Amino acid sequence: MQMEKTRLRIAVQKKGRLADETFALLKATGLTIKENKGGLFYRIKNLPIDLLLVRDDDIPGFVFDGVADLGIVGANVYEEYALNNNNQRRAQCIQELGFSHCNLCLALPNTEGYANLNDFNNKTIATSYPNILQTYFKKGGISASTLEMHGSVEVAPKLGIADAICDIVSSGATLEANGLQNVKTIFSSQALLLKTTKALSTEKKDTITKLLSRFEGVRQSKETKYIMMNAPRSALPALTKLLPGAEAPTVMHLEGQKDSIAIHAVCRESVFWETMESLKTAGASSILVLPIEKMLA
Ligand code: PRT
Ligand code: ZN
Repeated sequence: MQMEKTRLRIAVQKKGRLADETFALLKATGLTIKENKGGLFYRIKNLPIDLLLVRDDDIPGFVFDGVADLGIVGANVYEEYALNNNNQRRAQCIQELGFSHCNLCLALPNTEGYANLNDFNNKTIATSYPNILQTYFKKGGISASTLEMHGSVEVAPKLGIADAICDIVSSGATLEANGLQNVKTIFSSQALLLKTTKALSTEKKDTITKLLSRFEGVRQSKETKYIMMNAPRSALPALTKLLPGAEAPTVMHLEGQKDSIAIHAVCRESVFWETMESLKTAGASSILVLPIEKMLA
């Protein structure tokens, strides 16, 4: 198969829990996606990029083999694939994307007591992640069997086919609905950006550089806020100290008010109500906190 030399190919989940946020991130990055209903590819109109729409389980392998140059997938799927292949087929992880956070947890029926990890010795645990689980048990010196299941893992103890489960937990509602208790988080996951280790053309490398800088801009603009307030000039040193993660603020004079100033600053950390209250106590008034839509450092 002749791979396109200039258009970057990114493997993304076609449908599922990762898909919505993946598309939201790509759109926030300024990509204009031309959807092709039922097709394998979506073409990006304003950058030389094609999206390859697949099941998430195929993404680590496709990126490793160079079928896709980049891929977006959960760390749980990436790790399980790499361990299942004795770490011989590990694509490069180049960025944590900060969405699809979840945990891989060991859970027991509520009726069971739990003291420590040794309770899992000689037990059978149903999971879709046998390699992550066995690697974890090996480190802890635990000897247990795994029952590999794909889907509805949480029903295994009720069916009497496993003593416990090891599954992805997000809100905990699924465990609760099935009479299970979360006793141990063994792996924390979020969406990752993978890159192939195969050689890439200069055009593709340039597109990746541009994309990474835009991802970083999206990440920063999510966390960063623009804050504005009025204050007596004498309060400036105290207010500057209170501004979370701000560079030197812009100070402007207020027409007709000799001793008052307006302060504007970009805060690279969340601005909480507590911070605003402290600013007010230190003399600020008319405090406004605004979101930043785009940032390019
Ligand atoms: O069809 P395809 O193979 O592409 O998708 P899939 O069905 O294998 O995966 P999908 O779409 O369900 O999940 C994709 C990825 O989203 C996972 O690999 C995780 O990285 C991430 N993710 C985030 C989750 C969850 N949250 C999640 N809650 N994946 C699964 N769940 C399931 C979990 O398995 C359990 O059944 O949700 C249930 C638990 O949720 P709570 O909220 O009740 O605790
Ligand atoms: Zn899957």
